[in-house]
Amino acid sequence: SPQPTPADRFTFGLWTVGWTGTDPFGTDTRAALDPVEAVHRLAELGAYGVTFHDNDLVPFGSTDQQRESILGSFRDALAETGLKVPMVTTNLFSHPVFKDGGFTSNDRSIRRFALRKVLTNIDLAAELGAETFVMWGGREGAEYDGSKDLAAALNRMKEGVDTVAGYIKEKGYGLRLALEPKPNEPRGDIFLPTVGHALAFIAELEHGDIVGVNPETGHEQMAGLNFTHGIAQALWAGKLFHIDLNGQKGIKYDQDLVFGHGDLSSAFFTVDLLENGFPNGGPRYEGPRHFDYKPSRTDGYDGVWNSARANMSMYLLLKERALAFRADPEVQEALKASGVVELGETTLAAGETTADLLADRTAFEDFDAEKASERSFAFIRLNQLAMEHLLGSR
Ligand code: 3MF
Ligand code: MG
Ligand code: MG
Ligand code: MG
Repeated sequence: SPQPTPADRFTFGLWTVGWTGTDPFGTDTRAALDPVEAVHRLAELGAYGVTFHDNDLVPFGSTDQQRESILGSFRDALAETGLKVPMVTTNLFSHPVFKDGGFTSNDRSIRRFALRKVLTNIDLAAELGAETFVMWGGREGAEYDGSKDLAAALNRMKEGVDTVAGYIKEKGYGLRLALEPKPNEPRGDIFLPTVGHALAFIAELEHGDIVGVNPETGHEQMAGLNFTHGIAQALWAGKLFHIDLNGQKGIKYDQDLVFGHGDLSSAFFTVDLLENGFPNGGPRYEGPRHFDYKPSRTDGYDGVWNSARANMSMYLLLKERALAFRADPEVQEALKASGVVELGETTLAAGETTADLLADRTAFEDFDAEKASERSFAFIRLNQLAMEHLLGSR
């Protein structure tokens, strides 16, 4: 399988390889992993960077002195390995104080505590040279519709995000915020459940210019949505600031499988979009390829490091197949036959006005809808070509 290098820009959350296997029905199946060891291992495997929640590194409630000592050895490991920290995030979901959320808890004192926790971590993110600060509001939600004033909750979310974004600008930090949507789990319903909800929310912000999204493969698929379409719309809107790649098999609990170990054909088109861009041109994703997955609790540390490797291998194999797909002359011809290229043409001619369109009899009065209906778009052939490339049979 292909060998990853830092040039591939693969990054991993400390909480991914560091997940010890606790789930709602069982305890740890693996011993804790030292973040310093994680940094060394990931660097050896060819990763570019590592990301973390404040509490993946510094336990909740640590003294300033403990925090400095832990950060010291982490910084040393980064310096020794050359691993980067392109993204940092804050844990506003594990501690019981956040059981009703951070920014949208019904308790105002908890909202103020959550904001302070984030601001402290923003300073650290800037110091470590991160470009993106992710916010996953895992506990921002409800089980019971009557338990929340939904408009007030959105106002408080806006207040929280704008306060953080305003602070970044005030400090002159080179950071952008990326909101991570998820439909449910751990809350019955989480606010901003999908990429679309998050984009609409960002449009209402005061500092929305530095706020984008961090979509996760499995999160969109848990809502039955098409992940590739989700990131495509975020890209189109100039808002795909970061990405969480993993695997999920349909509408069920958050599986966090290795990338490509869920819906493989969807993963193929995700990589195709990230590596080849839109067929007719458009914005490209330039950020790290970040994996947010969980090494299955059935496996020991052999499985942890194999799964880290597997994420990168799957991505690189899919990249190879996606490049071959787009380069194949038969595919290029099929894309034309299917109208994929034609969709890149504007519907009105350059300079054509609505009045011109209304005067064009060929567009309507003389348009033969029956004749036009006869066109076969030949999408099945196109998709079979994609699947044959995916399977390496071409
Ligand atoms: C949960 C997640 C989170 C976020 C993280 C921010 C624990 O399903 O995906 O991981 O990704 O909090 O990056
Ligand atoms: Mg997730
Ligand atoms: Mg997930
Ligand atoms: Mg995630």
